[in-house]
Amino acid sequence: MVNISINGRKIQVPPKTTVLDAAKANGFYIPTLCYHPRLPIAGNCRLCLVDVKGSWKPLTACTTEVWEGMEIETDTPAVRETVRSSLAMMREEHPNDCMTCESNGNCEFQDLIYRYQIDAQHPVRTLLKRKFDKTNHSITEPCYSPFDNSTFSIARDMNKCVKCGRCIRACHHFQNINILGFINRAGYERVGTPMDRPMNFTKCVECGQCSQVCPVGAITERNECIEVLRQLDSKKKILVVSTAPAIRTALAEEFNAEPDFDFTGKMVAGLRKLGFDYVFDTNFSADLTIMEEGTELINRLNEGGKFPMFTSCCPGWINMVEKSYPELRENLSTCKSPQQMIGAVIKSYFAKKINAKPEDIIHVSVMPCTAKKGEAKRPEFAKNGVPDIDHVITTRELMTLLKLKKVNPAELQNEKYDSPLGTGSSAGNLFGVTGGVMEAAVRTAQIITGVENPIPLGELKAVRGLEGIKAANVPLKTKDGKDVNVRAAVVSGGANIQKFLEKIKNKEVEFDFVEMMMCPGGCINGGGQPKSADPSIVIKKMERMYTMDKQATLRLSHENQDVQQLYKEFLKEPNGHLSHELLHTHYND
Ligand code: HC0
Ligand code: SF4
Repeated sequence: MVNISINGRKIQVPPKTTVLDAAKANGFYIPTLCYHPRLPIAGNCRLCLVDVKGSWKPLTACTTEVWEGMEIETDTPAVRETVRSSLAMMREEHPNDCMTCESNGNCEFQDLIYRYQIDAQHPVRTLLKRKFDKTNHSITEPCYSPFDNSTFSIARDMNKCVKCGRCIRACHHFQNINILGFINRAGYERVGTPMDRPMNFTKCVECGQCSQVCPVGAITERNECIEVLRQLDSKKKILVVSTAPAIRTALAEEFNAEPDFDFTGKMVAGLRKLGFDYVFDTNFSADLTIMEEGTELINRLNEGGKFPMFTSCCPGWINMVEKSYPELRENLSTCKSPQQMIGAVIKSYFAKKINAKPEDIIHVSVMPCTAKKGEAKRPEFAKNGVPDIDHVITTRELMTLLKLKKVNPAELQNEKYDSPLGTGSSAGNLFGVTGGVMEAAVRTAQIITGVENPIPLGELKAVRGLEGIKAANVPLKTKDGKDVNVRAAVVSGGANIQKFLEKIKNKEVEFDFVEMMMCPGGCINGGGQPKSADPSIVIKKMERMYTMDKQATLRLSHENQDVQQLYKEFLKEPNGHLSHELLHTHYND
């Protein structure tokens, strides 16, 4: 251990600890902006300054490691004044539109300005005037303005950017897609895309990892919660909501539920209190996906087809294939994602059941993901001009709605999902964590194909955990009873996906069935999840998922009675004619 002192208090920390980590671990406050615990250190905001005895200038706490006998002061007049003047310069460039900003109340810059009481000294300088209004989607006009809403998923307002560079590091470090970087020089330097093009003209996959780490409201999801609020308040239509697997775990963390407490019932109650008429579960359609995708895999094994077969439920991954790996399109499963499957079923089967026209229903999908917004807007996911999903809101937007309508789900009694699209197995719930789609698929495929000793539930350990690339051998049977060994892989995070595909291309590895998720760790760590400075939050959410599976009584997708009823009453059989029409899709050039 290394002996140091901070503000006169003697403490011991492990060697190589940074001053920032030492201070944080011992309850001392040091301001930060460019620092994010999940990202590599940059040291460019110059806010985390400390005085160190013997040093002629303040040092940045995030980049400086402790040494024996180090004497650190975090709050000298010199440090405080330097931090204040840096903040004042940033404040001068920052718009004064906090009241309508997506990040109002959840903005690290706002907190700093308040904490250091930085008044506006000068009129605010914005970089450039906005060219479009915020809800106007324009892809034709070249956008050389710092405001970019060219995709359906992400909104960028670089007037609000504080140049911390976290988004640049997220896009590079997690995804290795490198859409964002510092452009221009000197006083005009700002974060932009290659050639300053709108994001839909780049290879951005709309994953939202950049928005997840943005400390202000410069990069956010494209806001749909105001439109949803309008629908909830006017009650002119039948309001249906469906919730992704990873939402309940995220809310459980947000509302500090005990690690083994299943928050689903409180979430459902909260959504009803918001004003939704029907609350359905995307876990239901995750189970439906297993029926369709499992059948597709078994058909490819029996009758031949492109291998490896890739899962198709992650829209960031689909964007990546279409933009960067078009040669892999035929390897993708033709299944729509669970979001789109439940959308199609709500506007057909369910609409019929309640004697409603599809256009009478407003279906809101709650997702931990920004790219799901773009997925829902694809023209192939609308029938006669009526979209299967009207709005996708992220977990963050759901939190805003709950706040605006003063609903605290933690205080409500548990309620159940509506029937018949409200039953989901814990296998379907596992979709929300990396490896979960594979685990759910293996459970059902082994039983359906008649494998003698299927892997016991929860024991397919090789696909569990947050490792970026995982592999397992899975015994299955062909239709003529022959044993086959399916080589399965699970990959999450864009950087890992690229590494993995390189190995496949070079024939260093061979696989039959691969689960791909664009966000590291899967949807529990989606780009639309609440921002958190706690790097252990993803582990906590993953463990919640596994606990929910262990505690569940329905753990197999094919045993879901709502899914069985849907086939009996409507679809008839997996991969049948109607399934193909409603539940399968194609990919774009
Ligand atoms: Fe996911 Fe999904 S699991 S992509 O991560 O497959 O966003 O949670 O809803 O559609 O079910 C996200 C999460 C979903 C879909 C499901 C899949
Ligand atoms: Fe990069 Fe994802 Fe942000 Fe696009 S949405 S810029 S791919 S991090």
